[in-house]
Formats: sequence, structure tokens, C-alpha cells
Amino acid sequence: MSTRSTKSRFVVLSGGVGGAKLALGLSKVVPARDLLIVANTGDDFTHLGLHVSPDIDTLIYTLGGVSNPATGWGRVGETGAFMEALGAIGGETWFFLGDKDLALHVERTLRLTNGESLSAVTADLARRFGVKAAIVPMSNDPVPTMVKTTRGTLAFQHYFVRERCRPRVTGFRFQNVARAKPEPRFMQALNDPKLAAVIIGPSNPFISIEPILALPRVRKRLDRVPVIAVSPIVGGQAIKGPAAKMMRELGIRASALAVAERYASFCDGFVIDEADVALAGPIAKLGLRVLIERTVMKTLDDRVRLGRAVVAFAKRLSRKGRP
Ligand code: FO1
Repeated sequence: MSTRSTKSRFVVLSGGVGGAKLALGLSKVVPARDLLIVANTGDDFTHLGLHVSPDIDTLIYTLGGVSNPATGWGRVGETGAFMEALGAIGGETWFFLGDKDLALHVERTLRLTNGESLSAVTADLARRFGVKAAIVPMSNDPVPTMVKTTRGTLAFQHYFVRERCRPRVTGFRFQNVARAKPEPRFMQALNDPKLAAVIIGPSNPFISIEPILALPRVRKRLDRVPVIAVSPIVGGQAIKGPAAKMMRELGIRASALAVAERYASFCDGFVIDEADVALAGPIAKLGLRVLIERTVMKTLDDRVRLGRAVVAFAKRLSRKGRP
């Protein structure tokens, strides 16, 4: 059998909405046994006494077919009776927990308190939502993202939701990351001889992907496996969220080229949108192979088409080694 045909497995690194859309597309073209989806947990926090894992939940709801299409996070057909009742008695309502979503946070918190790992809870919840591909947290250890801003350092959801990303960002800190262990299946998948490629979803590089890369041994391992990234920036704008704003505040051009530069030391292939065709040459000069595709995923067809294109791209890329 040729080397190429034995390499059939994919690891996807995902933040919230964009990564989850690509993961859904990939789940339609890669058999479930060959796909491992690794969720950023830097956004996790304890709120109202509950363990909330936004990126894991966005993945579960998206792949489970129950995500809210308007927001990308939370559940479709959600109601807000709990929030309304909480507000009426003076509780904190800046972070919206829908009634159905709440059930998941309560159940997860209970199981974590009873000693189950975040991996075990995630696997069981995903199964109950009918998700076939494996979703794992990047680590079972807490690695909360702290956002450094000109108004001081803020816990991630305080920056993102409570302050609506308004403070000017000066940097990030992934608390406890040096002591955290990557989730065992994640590490196993990175060391699997059948690994075809690691796919970095179109997620925010600073707050969704870099917390995963900062875990011990992960970044080093990427030097030895094919890596493909999909740009989260299209035409100088973030598809969703504050990535472009953060780049500008950090003195980095908001462009797909700047993301490619950030990933160039470990990335082999970079997927850009048709709108950024002019950047193909400069990105290729970084030593990356470039795929030009429609990367803005509005429909399920868009997600599947992009998933298929990324898999085909991965198969075309030779084993690790710059062209
Ligand atoms: N994002 C918001 O902008 N406002 C919210 O009130 C909010 C609540 C929320 C509840 C559960 C959940 O899983 C996600 C939620 N998000 C909310 C999204 C979340 O803060 C971010 O999308 C991610 O952390 C960034 O990937």
C-alpha cells in the first residue's frame, strides 16, 4: 500500500463558530473514526457556579444540528425564562444562558464535581446529541485565557461578552498552560502514523488557536506533521468576532497574509478566500502552498465543499517538508 493511502486521519483545531462550521463540513467527508476535533478551552469559565465551555458546546450543537444559526453559539429555538427570572431578583445577566443550554451546564458541572474528566463528560454529551466524530477539549486542566488590555487584564468572557471586546488589547496570557497536559487522545492523534494532516480552522489565532498551540509538546509536534490552516480573515475583515480588531491593536496588519506569517513556521498549506487571491503570491513566498477557495460558510453546502477541498488539499501536500 502506498504511504498516501495509509494516512487517512485528521485532527482539527477549533475555536467557536468558524471552526465548528468547518468541523461540520469535515465530518461529512471524513469517516468519524478518522476525525478528531480538538476544542479550545481557554474560553471556559465558571459562571453562576456552572462550568461553561463555550467552544466545546458550539461544536456539540453545530455537529448535533441544534445550533442557533443567528448567533452561531447556543441552541436554536432557545428561550430565556431563567435569565429573565434571574434578572428580576438582581442576578447577573450579562452572559446569556438559555434555558435548554442551561441544562447542559448544570449536568456538566455536576459530573465534573463528581470527578469525571472534561473529556469524559464531553464525549458523553456529544454522543447524546448524535455527534459521531470525537470532540475533545484541548486539555483536562484549566487554561483560562486572560486578555491584557489598556484597561487592565480581563478574564476572557469579561473581555469578550461583558465588555463587548471594547478594551484595546495589548496581549494574552494562557494561565497554567505550562503545567497543563494536552488531552491524551489529542497527543495520541498527533503521534499517529496514520495522521494525514492537522487542520487549523478559520478561528481567531490569538484566542482560539494559540491557547492550543501553547500546550506543552503540541507546537513542537506540528513541526513533524502536515499542517493546513484556513484563514479566519477575508478581505481584511474577520469572518466573525474580534480577530481583525485585535490584529490592528497589536500593530499587525489585518489580513490573511499576516495570519499566514504567524503560522508560517509550522504550517505547510494555507487556505485563503477568493477575495484574497492577490495574497496568494506573497503567502507562497513564505514557503506555504496556497489553496484559493470560497471560505465564507453560509450554508451546509459551503461547509461540506470547503471540508472536501481542505481534505483534497491535505492529500496533495506531500509529507512534511517545505516545497
Ligand atoms: N456570546 C455573547 O456574545 N454573549 C453571550 O451572552 C454569550 C453567551 C454564551 C453562552 C453559552 C455559550 O456556549 C456561548 C456563549 N457566547 C455568548 C459565546 C461565547 O462567549 C463566545 O462565542 C466564545 O467564547 C468565543 O468563541
